[in-house]
Amino acid sequence: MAHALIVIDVQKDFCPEGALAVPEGDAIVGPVNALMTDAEAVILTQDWHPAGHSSFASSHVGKSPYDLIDMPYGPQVLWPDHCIQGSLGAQFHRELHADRADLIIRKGYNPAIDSYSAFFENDHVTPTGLEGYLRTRGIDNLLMVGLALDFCVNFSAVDAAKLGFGVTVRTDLCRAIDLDGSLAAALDGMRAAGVVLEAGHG
Ligand code: VGL
Ligand code: ZN
Repeated sequence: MAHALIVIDVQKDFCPEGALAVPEGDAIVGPVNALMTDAEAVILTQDWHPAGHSSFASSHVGKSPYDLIDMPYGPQVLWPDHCIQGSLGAQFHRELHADRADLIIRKGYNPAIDSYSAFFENDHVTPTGLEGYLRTRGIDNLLMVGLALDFCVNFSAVDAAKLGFGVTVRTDLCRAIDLDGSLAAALDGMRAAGVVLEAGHG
């Protein structure tokens, strides 16, 4: 069945030594590249924030990374500065086969709203355009991998399932941040939304 491979945020800042390093984030790159050959479409997402973005702790007086604040659209975790537009850290991991991408979708560029999901900003209503792209290409099934499993992969997978796409997440080709139980909550939330979680074929 025709499917798109959606590779979420495999960027330097989410890999070891990056500004918002996800443990073992770089370990998935080789097998993710290998999956690209079987997909009808390869789509990469790229977290792409302006300097001073509202999701950065440094933009809020007296706040530290990983604090939680209330934004007009709901609760928001504050992060270290990461994936600033045009910076080295915003680049894809050097070994990711980014040239294979049909589409690169950038997100998080609105200074006032974070955007974990590849489909909607964190207000859950502002679309990124990815849904229209997939529908006009006739793609109904999505295979998702990438970083971080409990944030951007989770939000993307749940939104896609709500939109009616068939969604499989290869959990072995994701890595998590795991902040205060966020990984367990994300796995439960994805299952509840009808996302198929696959641990791979060994
Ligand atoms: C992400 C936190 C902040 C992610 C992006 O890619 O999961 N997490 N920005
Ligand atoms: Zn971000």
